[in-house]
Amino acid sequence: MIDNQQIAAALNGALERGELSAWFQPQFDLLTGDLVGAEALCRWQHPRLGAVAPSDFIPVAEEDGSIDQIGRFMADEALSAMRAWGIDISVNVSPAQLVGSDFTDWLEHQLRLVRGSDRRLTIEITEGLHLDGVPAMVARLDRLRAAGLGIAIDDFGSGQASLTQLKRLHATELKIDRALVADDSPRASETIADAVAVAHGAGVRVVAEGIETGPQLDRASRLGCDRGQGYLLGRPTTRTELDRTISR
Ligand code: G
Ligand code: MN
Repeated sequence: MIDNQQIAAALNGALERGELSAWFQPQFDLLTGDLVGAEALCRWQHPRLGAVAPSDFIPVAEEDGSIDQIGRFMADEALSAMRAWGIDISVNVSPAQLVGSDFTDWLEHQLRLVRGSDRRLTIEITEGLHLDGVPAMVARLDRLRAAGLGIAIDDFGSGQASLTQLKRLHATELKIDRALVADDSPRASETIADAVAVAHGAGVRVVAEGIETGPQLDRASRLGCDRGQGYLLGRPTTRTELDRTISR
């Protein structure tokens, strides 16, 4: 086992050494079956530690501040894929990146360099942000929304994300957590159906993530989810690999 101190030490300079890369997982329209988007996912391959999971190193990066550099790198990769592929691209953004205005100012500038109709980027926000105390953050997100950015509430159903957040952040997308997608109880179906109703009532798109089986796909589709993502439909792959799929 490696501890956070070892991770922090190894993470120092990882970006400069080229150890981090963006992988992409496809998203499909559940009505047409078309590939309509992709989520950029951060991968870290360390020469000695091997592959380190984002769930292990992102919290460390948030703690030591390197999330600013890593987050900007990932957003840059996402913007580049968006321009190359002309499909919707999502990228995960840590609440820590939204505390100051540096990241949002930079992102707004990057978006405005692209023609309006080509601005197909969505940021996924996970944590139960304490938004009550941070109206400035909501104002910054609103500026980005006005510049064409989409905002997704990630991991809905995992306990953190809520439908209240959906409204507060003026979100455009709701992502159903894979734990809820995998839960085949009637109660879980009801939770998903309710979330879809609220989301659609607000004009918000619903994406079911972590779809691993046919029955999970069928149910997500039947309950009204707009898009699907998961190992059954497509694993995260390198940009080169997904590029081949898209241009086929
Ligand atoms: O928190 P977020 O939803 O952004 O996490 C995405 C993570 O889930 C990625 O690390 C990705 O590799 C992983 N993932 C994507 N699809 C599946 C799936 O179908 N099953 C499982 N177990 N994990 C998945
Ligand atoms: Mn995500």
